This record gives sequence, C-alpha cells and structure tokens, in this order.
Amino acid sequence: MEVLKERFKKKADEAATEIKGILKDHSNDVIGEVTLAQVYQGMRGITGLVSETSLLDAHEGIRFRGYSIPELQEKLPKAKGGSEPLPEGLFYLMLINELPSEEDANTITELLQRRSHVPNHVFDAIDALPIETHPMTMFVVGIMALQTESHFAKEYARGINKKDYWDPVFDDAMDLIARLPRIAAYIYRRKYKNNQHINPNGLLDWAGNFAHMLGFEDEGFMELMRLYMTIHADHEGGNVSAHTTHLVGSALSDPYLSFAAGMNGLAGPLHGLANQEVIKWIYELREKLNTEQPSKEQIAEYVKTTLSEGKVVPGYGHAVLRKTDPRFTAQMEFGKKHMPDDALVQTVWNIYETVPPILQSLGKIKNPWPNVDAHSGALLVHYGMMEYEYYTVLFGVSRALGVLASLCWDRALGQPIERPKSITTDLVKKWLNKEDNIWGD
Ligand code: HAX
Repeated sequence: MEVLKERFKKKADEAATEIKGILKDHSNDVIGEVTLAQVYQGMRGITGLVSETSLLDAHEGIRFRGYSIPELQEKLPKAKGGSEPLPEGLFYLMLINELPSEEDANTITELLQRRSHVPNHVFDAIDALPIETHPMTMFVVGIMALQTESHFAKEYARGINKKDYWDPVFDDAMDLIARLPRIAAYIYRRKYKNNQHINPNGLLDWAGNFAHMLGFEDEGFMELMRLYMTIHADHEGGNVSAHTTHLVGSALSDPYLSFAAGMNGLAGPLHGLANQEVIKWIYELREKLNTEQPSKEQIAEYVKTTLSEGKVVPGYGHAVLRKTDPRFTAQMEFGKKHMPDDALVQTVWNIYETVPPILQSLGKIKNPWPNVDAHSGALLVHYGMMEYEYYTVLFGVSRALGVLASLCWDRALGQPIERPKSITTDLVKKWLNKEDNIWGD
C-alpha cells in the first residue's frame, strides 16, 4: 500500500475508534433545536452533518483543519520561487490532519502526475457536445464519461466487504483529482482556443501544470492558480457542492457520480456560478455607463437598479458568513501585491466600499459583505483569461480537493446513507393545532 494511503488509514482508524467512544457515552445528548423557520427556509443553521476537513465560523471565516487562510499561506509548502501555498499541501492537511512537509507535498504532486492519464472516450464525449455548451455542462459530462474508470464501482460489483469501501474510494478520489485539470484544460482549449491543446508538463506542480495546460505560462498566473486552488477547496460540509457530493456518496454512488452531482450544484448562480455573474455584472455596468472606471456614485446607482429589477448583487451575501469572506481578503491582498493599478481590480475594490451599506439599508439581508466570488474574476481577467463562463470550472477543480478528501473520510468512518425527515404543511398545521401523534412512525 502506498505511504499516503497507509497514513490515511491509520488516522481514519484512530478517528473511528474515538467517534465510537463519543457515541457510546453521548448518543442521546441534544446539540440543538430546530425551528419551523429553519424547516421551511433552507435548514439554515441546523447542525446535522459531520465533515472533518474544514469548519466555518460566521465571523472568522473558514479554517482548514484548524488553520486560517493566512496561516496556510505561511505554513504550507510552496513551489520553487513562489510564495503561495501548494494546493497539494492543503489536500494532505485535509486528508491526514497534519501539516505536510515539503516532501509530503511533493509526494502528492508525483502521485497525481502518475495518475493523470485521461482515456480518449472522455474527450470524445466532450467533443460530442455543441461548442456553445456551457463549460460546466462539459465539465460534468467529462467527469461522468470518466466514471468507466471507477475502482469502487468495479469492486462493489465484485462484492467488496463494507469495511474495505474506503480503499477503492481513496483510489478514485486520487485519480479524479489527478485527471480533472486535464479535462478542465481540454474544455478551455476546445471552446476558446480553437482546439489547440497543450501537453502536460511533468516538471510542474498540480496547479502550475493546470495553468500551463490552460495556456498561461506567466509565473503570476501560476501563483494565482496555487492560491485560487487552495482557497476554493473546501467550505465545511453544508454548502451545496460539498453537501451534494456527500449526500450522493452516502448512497454508495462512486466518487465520479458523487462529485459530478456536486458540480451540478456548483453550477448554480447562487453558489459557484456567482463568479461568472460578478464579472458579467461589472461588464454590463461598464457598458451601460460607457466607462472602464465607474465612480462609486455610478456603482451605487447601478446596485439600486439591480435590486429594483428583483435581482441579486452577485458576489455579496452568504448563508453562514457575517463578515467579509477571508477568501475575498486573500484575493484582495494578491491584487495589491501583483496588480494594484488594474482598472477592473480597482472597480472590485470600489464595489466593496459601495455595496455593503446599500444592502445593509434594505434591512433583510443577513450578510451585506463580499464572498469569495466577488473578487476572483478580476484577477483572472488581469492575466488574460477573459472567458468568464469558464470561471466556475476553475472553482470546480479546486473544490474536488475538499469534497473528495471528505468522501474518503465518509467511507473510512462508515457514514450511513443520509436520510433526513421531511414533513408536509398539513402536518405542520395539525402540530400547531396540538393534535396527537402527528409525527407518525
Ligand atoms: N443581493 C440582493 N439580495 C440579496 C443578496 C444580494 N447579494 N443576498 C441576499 N439577498 C436577499 C435574499 O435574496 C433574500 O431575499 P427574499 O427575502 O426576498 O427572498 C434576503 O436577502 C435574505 O437572504 P439572506 O438570508 O441574507 O441570504 P440567504 O442565506 O438566503 O442566501 C446567498 C445566501 C449567498 C444565496 C445570497 O446572499 C445571494 O443570493 N447572494 C448573491 C449570489 C452569490 O454571491 N452567491 C455566492 C455565495 C457564495 C458561494 O457559494 N460561492 O460559491
């Protein structure tokens, strides 16, 4: 067994024993209560899931295995000459629950290189789609076509013992993470660069090689990809893409099926697609006002128009966060360091100064502050990646690191099929009328 797999299994066995002990003594302890508003309004704030890889605090933002983004930037291994963390290191941290050494991160880079072959039928499946197909649809089709390679699906068909599920799921997760940049780059080059594809460079790290296959050799863009792939990787378990991957995986659908399902959720405009919506919205604003640098007053007017048309301001608000997203701040710091005079980046910063008080004044929005998607597009445009419909694919490649590490943990801990209870309004009315025995069996 390879070293990484052995280390994971050891950690997972220890954690499983610990959880068993906790449940033995505390199974009936109550950790929350559920209100009718939560039942009707998106289960907001209901604690009902365990996801080991990261934890979100409403005010502080995300921590990956206890580490904030600035801490990751300081403590994770870097590429030679670079100053942003290697996403391979974050993956190691999420999977093994220990900070990786440089050697640990390099081991993952090599392991991913070895597993990165994508069979031709995957490219054929993508090629069968009309060129105008949205890149996220192409991405999901590519992942689904790759499902032919699932070790878990084959082992399950052969009758694998349930205590061994984690093993082929681990292999599928590693294979998928290794292959996704290839598929994603293929989609980009097919749709936007005349089908001129670029071979992988085995000397580069995972994110650097992805940048290379996309056609961006600029060291600044490679650094951006390392940061981008790190900060988008995970956001605890309840967000749509993570929760969907976990939910579908709980039916023992293999990691390809589960991750593709998660990506369909990421493709929604209230979730990952917001990164394309932000840039589209800024471009429409620039076009309407016929200026590359709208003033704060012009931005404020445009925000009011957006709201009056019954639309959301993309990139602002969050279901859990109640402060500026530290993923936004990390990108802002990157912008200050690499491109402080960029007109689009400055517009993003002016929007940041303009939007929150307007949203706050409406009184109903719980979080008027920017989320991760408010900033990412402007950095990509700076390096020449203009095709904003593609941006959510980048998010998806990164998100694989977190949700697939989590899926390994789900199977190693023997998490059961997910099946919460739903009710009808009729039942709610009976409950309010205090009728007996309403919850049934
Ligand atoms: N612009 C306008 N209205 C907004 C808003 C925004 N940015 N954010 C919230 N609202 C509205 C809601 O639509 C809701 O209106 P109604 O009562 O009329 O239905 C009201 O304010 C209360 O919503 P909330 O409780 O504050 O927010 P939710 O938890 O329901 O929704 C969302 C969280 C992120 C979906 C929401 O803030 C939103 O639509 N934001 C814009 C889209 C976006 O940026 N999405 C990306 C989120 C981060 C992410 O997942 N990235 O991938």
